[in-house]
Amino acid sequence: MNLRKYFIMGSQNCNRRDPADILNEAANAGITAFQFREKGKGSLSGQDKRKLGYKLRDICTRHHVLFFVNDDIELAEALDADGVHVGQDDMPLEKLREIFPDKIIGLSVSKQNEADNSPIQLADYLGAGPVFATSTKDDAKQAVSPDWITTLKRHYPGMPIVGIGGITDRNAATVMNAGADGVAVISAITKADDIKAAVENL
Ligand code: TZP
Ligand code: MG
Repeated sequence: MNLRKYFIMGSQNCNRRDPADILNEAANAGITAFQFREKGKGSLSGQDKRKLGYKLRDICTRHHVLFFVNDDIELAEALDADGVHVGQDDMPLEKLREIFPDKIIGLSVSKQNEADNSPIQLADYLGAGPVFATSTKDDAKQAVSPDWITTLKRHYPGMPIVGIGGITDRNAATVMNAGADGVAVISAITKADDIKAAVENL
């Protein structure tokens, strides 16, 4: 499971560019994982969401990029996703693991009490953040700094951890040096003038 360069995106992040074009460029440039996160202001739903999901899933299959779906259990099933990513307010991990014994399950944890109250051992990796301030997610929690990754890694030594939130090619190294197994980014790729360079610089 290679989560080193983990790209997250939905059409709402693409500023009128075709999401499939952006994902294609990112996949060609070497992302290792992708999460379809169609969520928030301007996002698609229903059939439109599903159609885009199929397209993006197919790009990942062709490029051997791990494909995750954010939160949407039915869609993850329909697209035969490699995994699902859930937050603290989504379906409980116990239930999710029952539904998907073989899929990769990612869980967001942004502070200690969330970690304490989660059945961490049922997850396959943790998303830790927001590491830095981000304007991509309206309801993002308080930035936690790379120290949070170091703390999580100390508590759960074998658990892969991906940093998320405000990560760019300029600060990604500090996230990795704090103990992360990968960096998850939205705007560092969707807003890049040169996606190939952005992915390579990460
Ligand atoms: N979860 C925590 S921060 C965040 C999500 C989905 C947004 C990350 O976006 P960016 O543009 O990489 O800061
Ligand atoms: Mg969620």
